Amino acid sequence: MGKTIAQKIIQSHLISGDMTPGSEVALKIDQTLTQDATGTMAYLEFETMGIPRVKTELSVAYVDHNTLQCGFENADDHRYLQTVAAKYGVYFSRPGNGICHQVHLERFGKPGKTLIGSDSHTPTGGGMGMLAFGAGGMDVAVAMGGGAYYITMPKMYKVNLTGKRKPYVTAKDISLELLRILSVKGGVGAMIEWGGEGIASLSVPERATITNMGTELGATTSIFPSDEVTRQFLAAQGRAEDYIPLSSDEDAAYDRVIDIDLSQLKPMIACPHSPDNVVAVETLKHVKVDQVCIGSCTNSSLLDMLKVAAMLKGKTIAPDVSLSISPGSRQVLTMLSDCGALSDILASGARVLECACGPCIGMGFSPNSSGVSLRTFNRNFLGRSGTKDGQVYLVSPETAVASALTGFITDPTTIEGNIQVQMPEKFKINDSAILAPLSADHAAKAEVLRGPNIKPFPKSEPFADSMDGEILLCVGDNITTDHIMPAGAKILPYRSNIPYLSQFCFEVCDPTFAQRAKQAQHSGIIIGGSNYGQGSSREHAALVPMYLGVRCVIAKSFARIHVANLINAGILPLTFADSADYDALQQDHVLHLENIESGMAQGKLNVTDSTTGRCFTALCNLTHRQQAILMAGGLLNYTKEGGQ
Ligand code: MIC
Ligand code: SF4
Repeated sequence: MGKTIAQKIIQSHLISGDMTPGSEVALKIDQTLTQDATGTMAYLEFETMGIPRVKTELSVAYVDHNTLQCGFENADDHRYLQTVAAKYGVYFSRPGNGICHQVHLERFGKPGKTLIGSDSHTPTGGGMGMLAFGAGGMDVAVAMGGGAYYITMPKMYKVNLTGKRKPYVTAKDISLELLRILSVKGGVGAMIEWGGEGIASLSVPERATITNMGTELGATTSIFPSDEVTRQFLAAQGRAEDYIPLSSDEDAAYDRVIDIDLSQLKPMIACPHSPDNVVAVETLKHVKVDQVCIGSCTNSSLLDMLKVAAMLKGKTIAPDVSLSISPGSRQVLTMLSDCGALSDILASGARVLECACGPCIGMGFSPNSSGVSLRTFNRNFLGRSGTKDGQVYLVSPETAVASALTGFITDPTTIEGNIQVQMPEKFKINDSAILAPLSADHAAKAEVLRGPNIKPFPKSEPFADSMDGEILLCVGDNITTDHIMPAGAKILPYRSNIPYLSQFCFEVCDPTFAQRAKQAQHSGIIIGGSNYGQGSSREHAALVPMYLGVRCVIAKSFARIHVANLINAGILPLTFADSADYDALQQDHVLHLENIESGMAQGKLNVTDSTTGRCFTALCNLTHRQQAILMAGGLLNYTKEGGQ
């Protein structure tokens, strides 16, 4: 039987395992990327391994999240990242050079290669035919050390694009439409391959918008073929030699095929507070807008920005709207400036922000109280913007501009005229903000500079064979890592200071959580609904609960990266065999878990609710390796004990 694109890349990188869906496979990783908010922890973990130089073909450390320097913390972290990268053979992309996924696409990504990144939107690379995964920092550290990356072999989904898009219907609308169809958990356990005649009209950055938002579906990753469009993009980046063609076999089999007729598609919008809360833009035309933000790793390419500039040219934004534009990279900003498009943007009254994540992660530009904010980003989780009652909607750049001009949510197809954007044949290449690592000789003597905000890594303990745990919190479905460990300008500078961060754990759900966890008599247990831990790859959403004494999470189901992070942190993830058991549990109940080691081996554990006397079975579908990691008390302990 023929193979899908992903199956071909997996096969050529397979270290061990069998490629049937549901089994674990170990993959060789060619490239890694880190960003600063997760990278500091990842390199601290890498340093504990005692390996003198990364063993990947290419590793890059980006600084794009924590770029507001309101004190020494972020600046110290940047300096740490720059020096640690230089010493260990990692390229360093300086603050202001751009958002990791955009820059990686422009300068480093290669079709057919594997990439893992300590950021959930690493699948952006799938837009150029890479097999790219978001992962926790510890998994990235292991891959930098030459270790394998383990995934559960996913099912294969195919999305077929047919027909021709109408003007102002964009790649973002395609992503939102798929979220409407599948929901934020519809891609869990699957890889999504994009195909059909409709993909020919999508450029690499547009394809990357789509693979970027595959993360919001919970998909393991998403991928496009590598074709003539890919070749042209790489050639325009001066990297024609990196091109290889890649496509699935004619007789490749898919577990599910979804058809989207582009000719029927309208501009779409995701309403607060979930990316799958999608309706057509035209249905919200009476909603007044306070703020519009254009940028993020989803929509900040030169193509996006040129369209934005063309729509703004000669016009002024509505007086009640505050518009921000964050170009995705220094290359994008330079080219906007050189062709005069930046002047059109500025003349409209927009505020131009740094080439960084910025408002997407609450690093400034939070909306006003209960403000309506239209964003071209990928996530609109409660409180993520930094304003708890902010009403964040997700849209395409075209819808964003149309709305910024009128002051109301506006379907761009209703505005007069069409815009024509001419993409340059060659991108302007200047890699001066990417620093190459030191040679091995110089590296040996180089010092890594650390600031006082870097605190020791929290220690987790091996499991005993039984435990009593107190339920510290019961939560519902689709709890995100932004609920578990919020981000934003005030907290993000403390990503390498787990004790400080811990005060904010679960703050969005229950501000008393951290205090109660610290005072608990027993280990902590969290009860979750389905798709627990969706969203980011931040391992802090596991490390911080671990620091606060949480040893077990029992949920209806888990998001892929988060469950891996829980295991790496030594927290036991269990699922309910029967949802009635979820209903019977309450905060403060004490649960008794026994025969933990043999239970893990059998795939189920007996749990007794000591408060009510009720017993139930919880499931744990763990590989031998995962069981060993948990029994050791986490991946670092396991690796120190010689585990592979
Ligand atoms: C996000 O978009 O939530 C982030 C911030 O990029 C995270 C990483 C982090 O928390 O540092 C992600 O997507 O993994
Ligand atoms: Fe940065 Fe936002 Fe992309 Fe995360 S989703 S990498 S915060 S731009």
